[in-house]
Amino acid sequence: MKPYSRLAYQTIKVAALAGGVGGAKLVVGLANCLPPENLSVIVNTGDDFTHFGLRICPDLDSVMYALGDLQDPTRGWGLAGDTNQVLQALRTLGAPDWFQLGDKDLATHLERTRCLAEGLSLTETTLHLCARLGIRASVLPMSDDPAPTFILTRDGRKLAFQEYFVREHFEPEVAEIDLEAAGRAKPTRKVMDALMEADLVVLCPSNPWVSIDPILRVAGLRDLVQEKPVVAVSPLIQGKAVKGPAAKMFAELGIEPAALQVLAHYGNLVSAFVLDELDALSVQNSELKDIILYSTNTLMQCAQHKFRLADEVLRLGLLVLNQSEKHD
Ligand code: FO1
Repeated sequence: MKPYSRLAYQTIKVAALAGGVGGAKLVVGLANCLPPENLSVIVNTGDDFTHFGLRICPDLDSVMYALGDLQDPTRGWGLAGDTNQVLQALRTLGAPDWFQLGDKDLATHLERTRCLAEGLSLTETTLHLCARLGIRASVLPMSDDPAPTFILTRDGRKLAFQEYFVREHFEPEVAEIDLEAAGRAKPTRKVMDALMEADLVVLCPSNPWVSIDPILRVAGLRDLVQEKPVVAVSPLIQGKAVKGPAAKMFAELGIEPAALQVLAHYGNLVSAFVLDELDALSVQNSELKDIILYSTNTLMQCAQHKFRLADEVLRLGLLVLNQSEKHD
Protein backbone atom coordinates (compact mmCIF):
# COMPACT_ATOMS: atom_id res chain seq x y z
CA MET A 1 0.00 0.00 0.00
CA LYS A 2 1.42 3.39 -1.00
CA PRO A 3 2.06 5.60 2.06
CA TYR A 4 0.44 8.99 2.04
CA SER A 5 2.37 11.74 0.35
CA ARG A 6 2.77 15.15 2.00
CA LEU A 7 -0.13 17.18 0.69
CA ALA A 8 -1.73 20.41 1.85
CA TYR A 9 -4.74 18.63 3.29
CA GLN A 10 -2.61 16.54 5.64
CA THR A 11 -2.49 19.32 8.19
CA ILE A 12 -6.28 19.48 8.53
CA LYS A 13 -8.25 17.51 11.06
CA VAL A 14 -11.08 15.42 9.63
CA ALA A 15 -14.08 13.86 11.34
CA ALA A 16 -15.77 11.25 9.13
CA LEU A 17 -19.29 10.01 9.87
CA ALA A 18 -19.69 6.42 8.77
CA GLY A 19 -21.71 3.26 9.01
CA GLY A 20 -21.79 0.07 6.98
CA VAL A 21 -19.64 -1.25 4.19
CA GLY A 22 -19.60 1.79 1.82
CA GLY A 23 -18.62 4.10 4.65
CA ALA A 24 -15.82 1.80 5.75
CA LYS A 25 -14.37 1.82 2.22
CA LEU A 26 -14.01 5.60 2.10
CA VAL A 27 -12.62 5.57 5.65
CA VAL A 28 -9.80 3.30 4.41
CA GLY A 29 -9.05 5.82 1.67
CA LEU A 30 -9.06 8.71 4.16
CA ALA A 31 -6.74 6.78 6.49
CA ASN A 32 -4.31 6.36 3.62
CA CYS A 33 -4.33 10.09 2.85
CA LEU A 34 -4.12 11.53 6.37
CA PRO A 35 -1.80 11.08 9.33
CA PRO A 36 -3.72 8.95 11.89
CA GLU A 37 -3.84 11.70 14.51
CA ASN A 38 -5.81 13.85 12.04
CA LEU A 39 -8.59 11.33 11.39
CA SER A 40 -11.53 10.54 13.68
CA VAL A 41 -14.26 8.21 12.49
CA ILE A 42 -17.62 8.61 14.23
CA VAL A 43 -19.53 5.40 13.74
CA ASN A 44 -23.23 4.53 13.79
CA THR A 45 -24.23 2.20 16.63
CA GLY A 46 -27.93 2.02 15.73
CA ASP A 47 -27.32 -1.44 14.20
CA ASP A 48 -25.89 -2.85 17.45
CA PHE A 49 -27.64 -5.67 19.23
CA THR A 50 -27.15 -8.47 21.73
CA HIS A 51 -27.11 -12.00 20.30
CA PHE A 52 -26.31 -15.13 22.33
CA GLY A 53 -25.48 -12.70 25.15
CA LEU A 54 -22.75 -11.07 23.05
CA ARG A 55 -22.67 -7.38 22.21
CA ILE A 56 -22.40 -7.08 18.43
CA CYS A 57 -21.53 -3.70 16.87
CA PRO A 58 -21.57 -4.40 13.10
CA ASP A 59 -20.63 -0.92 11.88
CA LEU A 60 -17.81 -0.48 14.41
CA ASP A 61 -16.53 -3.89 13.34
CA SER A 62 -16.79 -3.08 9.61
CA VAL A 63 -14.78 0.14 10.12
CA MET A 64 -12.25 -1.56 12.42
CA TYR A 65 -11.72 -4.57 10.17
CA ALA A 66 -11.46 -2.36 7.07
CA LEU A 67 -8.87 -0.08 8.71
CA GLY A 68 -6.92 -3.12 9.91
CA ASP A 69 -7.11 -4.62 6.37
CA LEU A 70 -8.74 -7.66 7.96
CA GLN A 71 -12.18 -7.59 6.38
CA ASP A 72 -13.66 -10.23 4.12
CA PRO A 73 -13.20 -8.62 0.70
CA THR A 74 -16.31 -10.15 -0.89
CA ARG A 75 -18.89 -9.55 1.84
CA GLY A 76 -17.34 -6.32 3.16
CA TRP A 77 -18.22 -7.40 6.73
CA GLY A 78 -16.66 -10.03 8.96
CA LEU A 79 -13.08 -11.26 8.81
CA ALA A 80 -11.20 -12.57 5.78
CA GLY A 81 -10.62 -16.31 5.83
CA ASP A 82 -13.00 -16.87 8.74
CA THR A 83 -14.71 -20.23 9.27
CA ASN A 84 -18.18 -21.16 10.58
CA GLN A 85 -17.60 -24.14 12.87
CA VAL A 86 -19.40 -22.57 15.85
CA LEU A 87 -22.32 -21.57 13.63
CA GLN A 88 -22.57 -25.13 12.30
CA ALA A 89 -22.47 -26.56 15.82
CA LEU A 90 -25.20 -24.09 16.85
CA ARG A 91 -27.30 -25.27 13.90
CA THR A 92 -26.96 -28.85 15.13
CA LEU A 93 -28.33 -27.69 18.48
CA GLY A 94 -31.28 -25.99 16.79
CA ALA A 95 -30.09 -22.50 17.81
CA PRO A 96 -30.96 -19.43 15.68
CA ASP A 97 -28.54 -19.29 12.74
CA TRP A 98 -29.76 -16.29 10.77
CA PHE A 99 -26.88 -14.06 11.90
CA GLN A 100 -23.51 -15.42 10.84
CA LEU A 101 -20.87 -15.08 13.50
CA GLY A 102 -17.56 -16.38 12.15
CA ASP A 103 -15.23 -18.31 14.45
CA LYS A 104 -12.52 -15.61 14.54
CA ASP A 105 -15.07 -12.80 14.49
CA LEU A 106 -16.55 -14.28 17.68
CA ALA A 107 -13.35 -13.31 19.50
CA THR A 108 -14.15 -9.62 18.89
CA HIS A 109 -17.67 -9.98 20.30
CA LEU A 110 -16.47 -12.04 23.27
CA GLU A 111 -13.76 -9.53 24.16
CA ARG A 112 -16.10 -6.55 23.66
CA THR A 113 -18.73 -8.17 25.89
CA ARG A 114 -16.09 -8.97 28.55
CA CYS A 115 -14.78 -5.38 28.58
CA LEU A 116 -18.30 -3.92 28.80
CA ALA A 117 -19.16 -6.32 31.66
CA GLU A 118 -16.03 -5.13 33.47
CA GLY A 119 -17.38 -1.61 33.31
CA LEU A 120 -15.51 -0.13 30.35
CA SER A 121 -17.56 2.15 28.12
CA LEU A 122 -18.16 1.23 24.46
CA THR A 123 -15.70 4.01 23.53
CA GLU A 124 -12.97 2.62 25.82
CA THR A 125 -13.67 -0.91 24.61
CA THR A 126 -13.45 0.14 20.94
CA LEU A 127 -10.18 2.01 21.53
CA HIS A 128 -8.78 -1.10 23.24
CA LEU A 129 -9.83 -3.36 20.31
CA CYS A 130 -8.40 -0.87 17.80
CA ALA A 131 -5.10 -0.64 19.67
CA ARG A 132 -4.79 -4.45 19.67
CA LEU A 133 -5.56 -4.54 15.94
CA GLY A 134 -2.95 -1.87 15.19
CA ILE A 135 -5.46 0.80 14.13
CA ARG A 136 -4.15 4.30 14.79
CA ALA A 137 -6.96 6.57 13.58
CA SER A 138 -9.63 7.24 16.26
CA VAL A 139 -12.65 5.01 15.80
CA LEU A 140 -15.43 6.38 18.01
CA PRO A 141 -18.94 5.02 18.62
CA MET A 142 -21.48 7.84 18.22
CA SER A 143 -22.57 7.31 21.86
CA ASP A 144 -21.85 5.03 24.80
CA ASP A 145 -25.60 4.71 25.39
CA PRO A 146 -27.51 1.98 23.53
CA ALA A 147 -29.30 3.65 20.61
CA PRO A 148 -31.04 0.89 18.63
CA THR A 149 -32.66 1.76 15.31
CA PHE A 150 -36.06 0.14 14.70
CA ILE A 151 -37.80 -0.35 11.37
CA LEU A 152 -41.56 0.01 11.34
CA THR A 153 -42.85 -2.07 8.47
CA ARG A 154 -45.91 -1.56 6.26
CA ASP A 155 -47.27 -4.85 7.60
CA GLY A 156 -47.36 -3.32 11.10
CA ARG A 157 -44.26 -4.78 12.75
CA LYS A 158 -41.46 -3.11 14.68
CA LEU A 159 -38.19 -4.84 13.77
CA ALA A 160 -34.78 -4.35 15.38
CA PHE A 161 -32.35 -3.30 12.65
CA GLN A 162 -30.55 -6.63 12.26
CA GLU A 163 -33.89 -8.49 12.19
CA TYR A 164 -34.91 -6.29 9.25
CA PHE A 165 -31.53 -6.25 7.52
CA VAL A 166 -30.14 -9.76 7.95
CA ARG A 167 -32.99 -12.03 9.15
CA GLU A 168 -35.55 -10.59 6.71
CA HIS A 169 -33.02 -9.57 3.99
CA PHE A 170 -34.48 -6.02 4.01
CA GLU A 171 -37.52 -7.37 2.16
CA PRO A 172 -40.35 -5.84 4.30
CA GLU A 173 -41.57 -2.46 3.08
CA VAL A 174 -40.45 0.36 5.35
CA ALA A 175 -43.17 2.63 6.73
CA GLU A 176 -41.02 4.55 9.20
CA ILE A 177 -37.54 4.53 10.71
CA ASP A 178 -37.53 4.87 14.48
CA LEU A 179 -34.43 6.74 15.71
CA GLU A 180 -35.94 7.72 19.05
CA ALA A 181 -33.24 5.93 21.06
CA ALA A 182 -30.51 7.83 19.19
CA GLY A 183 -32.37 11.04 20.07
CA ARG A 184 -32.15 10.12 23.76
CA ALA A 185 -28.49 9.02 23.60
CA LYS A 186 -25.81 11.30 25.05
CA PRO A 187 -22.81 12.16 22.89
CA THR A 188 -19.41 11.19 24.29
CA ARG A 189 -16.73 13.72 25.19
CA LYS A 190 -14.46 12.17 22.56
CA VAL A 191 -17.04 12.53 19.76
CA MET A 192 -17.78 16.13 20.73
CA ASP A 193 -14.05 16.96 20.87
CA ALA A 194 -13.46 15.27 17.51
CA LEU A 195 -16.20 17.38 15.92
CA MET A 196 -15.17 20.61 17.65
CA GLU A 197 -11.52 20.13 16.66
CA ALA A 198 -12.32 19.07 13.08
CA ASP A 199 -11.55 21.47 10.22
CA LEU A 200 -13.67 19.35 7.93
CA VAL A 201 -16.51 16.84 8.34
CA VAL A 202 -17.01 14.08 5.76
CA LEU A 203 -20.34 12.27 5.43
CA CYS A 204 -19.24 8.93 4.00
CA PRO A 205 -21.27 7.15 1.27
CA SER A 206 -23.32 5.31 3.88
CA ASN A 207 -27.09 4.91 4.02
CA PRO A 208 -28.41 8.42 4.93
CA TRP A 209 -31.48 7.02 6.73
CA VAL A 210 -30.02 4.29 8.93
CA SER A 211 -26.27 5.01 9.08
CA ILE A 212 -25.73 8.80 9.03
CA ASP A 213 -29.07 10.02 10.48
CA PRO A 214 -28.68 8.06 13.76
CA ILE A 215 -25.33 9.84 14.34
CA LEU A 216 -26.81 13.24 13.55
CA ARG A 217 -29.74 12.47 15.87
CA VAL A 218 -27.55 12.07 18.98
CA ALA A 219 -28.07 15.16 21.17
CA GLY A 220 -26.04 18.13 19.94
CA LEU A 221 -24.13 16.35 17.15
CA ARG A 222 -26.06 17.84 14.23
CA ASP A 223 -25.38 21.34 15.60
CA LEU A 224 -21.66 20.61 15.91
CA VAL A 225 -21.55 19.27 12.33
CA GLN A 226 -23.53 22.28 11.10
CA GLU A 227 -20.76 24.62 12.25
CA LYS A 228 -18.15 22.93 10.04
CA PRO A 229 -17.48 22.70 6.32
CA VAL A 230 -19.09 19.40 5.30
CA VAL A 231 -18.38 17.25 2.24
CA ALA A 232 -20.96 14.49 1.68
CA VAL A 233 -20.57 11.58 -0.74
CA SER A 234 -23.64 10.01 -2.35
CA PRO A 235 -24.16 6.30 -1.67
CA LEU A 236 -26.44 6.08 -4.72
CA ILE A 237 -25.24 5.63 -8.29
CA GLN A 238 -27.86 5.95 -11.01
CA GLY A 239 -30.59 5.48 -8.42
CA LYS A 240 -29.11 2.29 -7.00
CA ALA A 241 -27.20 1.54 -3.81
CA VAL A 242 -23.89 -0.24 -4.31
CA LYS A 243 -24.91 -2.46 -1.37
CA GLY A 244 -27.85 -2.55 1.05
CA PRO A 245 -31.35 -1.07 1.14
CA ALA A 246 -30.72 2.70 0.69
CA ALA A 247 -32.43 2.99 -2.73
CA LYS A 248 -35.29 0.69 -1.69
CA MET A 249 -35.82 2.79 1.46
CA PHE A 250 -35.96 6.05 -0.52
CA ALA A 251 -38.62 4.56 -2.82
CA GLU A 252 -40.68 3.11 0.03
CA LEU A 253 -40.58 6.45 1.86
CA GLY A 254 -41.98 8.08 -1.29
CA ILE A 255 -38.75 9.78 -2.43
CA GLU A 256 -37.09 9.19 -5.78
CA PRO A 257 -33.88 7.22 -5.18
CA ALA A 258 -31.39 9.64 -6.71
CA ALA A 259 -28.13 11.32 -5.70
CA LEU A 260 -29.81 14.75 -5.63
CA GLN A 261 -32.38 13.44 -3.15
CA VAL A 262 -29.52 12.37 -0.88
CA LEU A 263 -28.31 15.97 -1.03
CA ALA A 264 -31.85 17.25 -0.39
CA HIS A 265 -32.04 14.93 2.62
CA TYR A 266 -28.90 16.43 4.16
CA GLY A 267 -30.10 19.92 3.23
CA ASN A 268 -28.20 22.91 4.54
CA LEU A 269 -25.73 20.72 6.42
CA VAL A 270 -23.65 20.21 3.28
CA SER A 271 -21.10 22.60 1.74
CA ALA A 272 -19.96 20.28 -1.07
CA PHE A 273 -21.52 17.14 -2.51
CA VAL A 274 -19.76 14.35 -4.37
CA LEU A 275 -21.86 12.31 -6.76
CA ASP A 276 -21.00 9.70 -9.33
CA GLU A 277 -19.95 10.82 -12.80
CA LEU A 278 -22.81 8.71 -14.20
CA ASP A 279 -25.23 11.05 -12.37
CA ALA A 280 -23.51 14.27 -13.44
CA LEU A 281 -25.90 15.00 -16.31
CA SER A 282 -28.96 14.79 -14.09
CA VAL A 283 -27.79 17.71 -11.96
CA GLN A 284 -26.76 20.09 -14.73
CA ASN A 285 -30.03 21.97 -14.66
CA SER A 286 -30.72 21.79 -10.97
CA GLU A 287 -30.90 25.04 -9.05
CA LEU A 288 -28.36 24.61 -6.32
CA LYS A 289 -26.88 27.69 -4.81
CA ASP A 290 -23.98 27.79 -2.39
CA ILE A 291 -23.24 24.07 -2.70
CA ILE A 292 -20.26 22.83 -4.69
CA LEU A 293 -21.18 19.79 -6.78
CA TYR A 294 -18.37 17.50 -7.79
CA SER A 295 -18.73 14.38 -9.93
CA THR A 296 -16.26 11.52 -10.16
CA ASN A 297 -16.17 7.73 -10.14
CA THR A 298 -17.53 6.88 -6.67
CA LEU A 299 -17.58 3.09 -7.06
CA MET A 300 -14.77 1.86 -4.82
CA GLN A 301 -13.85 -1.53 -6.25
CA CYS A 302 -10.21 -1.70 -5.15
CA ALA A 303 -7.73 -0.01 -2.82
CA GLN A 304 -6.65 2.44 -5.54
CA HIS A 305 -10.28 3.63 -6.03
CA LYS A 306 -10.68 4.23 -2.27
CA PHE A 307 -7.52 6.34 -2.10
CA ARG A 308 -8.38 8.33 -5.21
CA LEU A 309 -11.89 9.14 -4.00
CA ALA A 310 -10.59 10.08 -0.53
CA ASP A 311 -7.94 12.31 -2.13
CA GLU A 312 -10.63 14.07 -4.20
CA VAL A 313 -12.91 14.47 -1.16
CA LEU A 314 -10.07 16.04 0.84
CA ARG A 315 -9.06 18.39 -2.00
CA LEU A 316 -12.69 19.45 -2.25
CA GLY A 317 -12.70 19.93 1.52
CA LEU A 318 -9.68 22.23 1.26
CA LEU A 319 -11.45 24.26 -1.42
CA VAL A 320 -14.51 24.65 0.84
CA LEU A 321 -12.27 25.60 3.76
CA ASN A 322 -10.45 28.23 1.72
CA GLN A 323 -13.75 29.66 0.50
CA SER A 324 -15.23 29.85 4.00
CA GLU A 325 -12.06 31.59 5.25
CA LYS A 326 -12.45 34.18 2.45
CA HIS A 327 -16.03 34.88 3.60
CA ASP A 328 -15.09 35.19 7.31
N1 FO1 B 1 -24.62 -9.09 7.29
C1 FO1 B 1 -25.36 -10.00 6.65
O1 FO1 B 1 -25.94 -9.68 5.61
N2 FO1 B 1 -25.52 -11.29 7.16
C2 FO1 B 1 -24.92 -11.68 8.31
O2 FO1 B 1 -25.08 -12.83 8.73
C3 FO1 B 1 -24.08 -10.72 8.99
C4 FO1 B 1 -23.37 -11.05 10.13
C5 FO1 B 1 -22.50 -10.11 10.72
C6 FO1 B 1 -21.74 -10.46 11.84
C7 FO1 B 1 -20.89 -9.54 12.41
C8 FO1 B 1 -20.79 -8.25 11.88
O3 FO1 B 1 -19.96 -7.35 12.43
C9 FO1 B 1 -21.55 -7.89 10.77
C10 FO1 B 1 -22.41 -8.81 10.17
N3 FO1 B 1 -23.16 -8.49 9.05
C11 FO1 B 1 -23.96 -9.42 8.44
C12 FO1 B 1 -23.13 -7.16 8.48
C13 FO1 B 1 -24.09 -6.17 9.12
O4 FO1 B 1 -25.22 -6.70 9.66
C14 FO1 B 1 -24.48 -5.04 8.16
O5 FO1 B 1 -23.51 -4.80 7.18
C15 FO1 B 1 -24.67 -3.73 8.86
O6 FO1 B 1 -25.40 -3.77 10.02
C16 FO1 B 1 -25.27 -2.69 7.89
O7 FO1 B 1 -24.58 -1.55 8.09
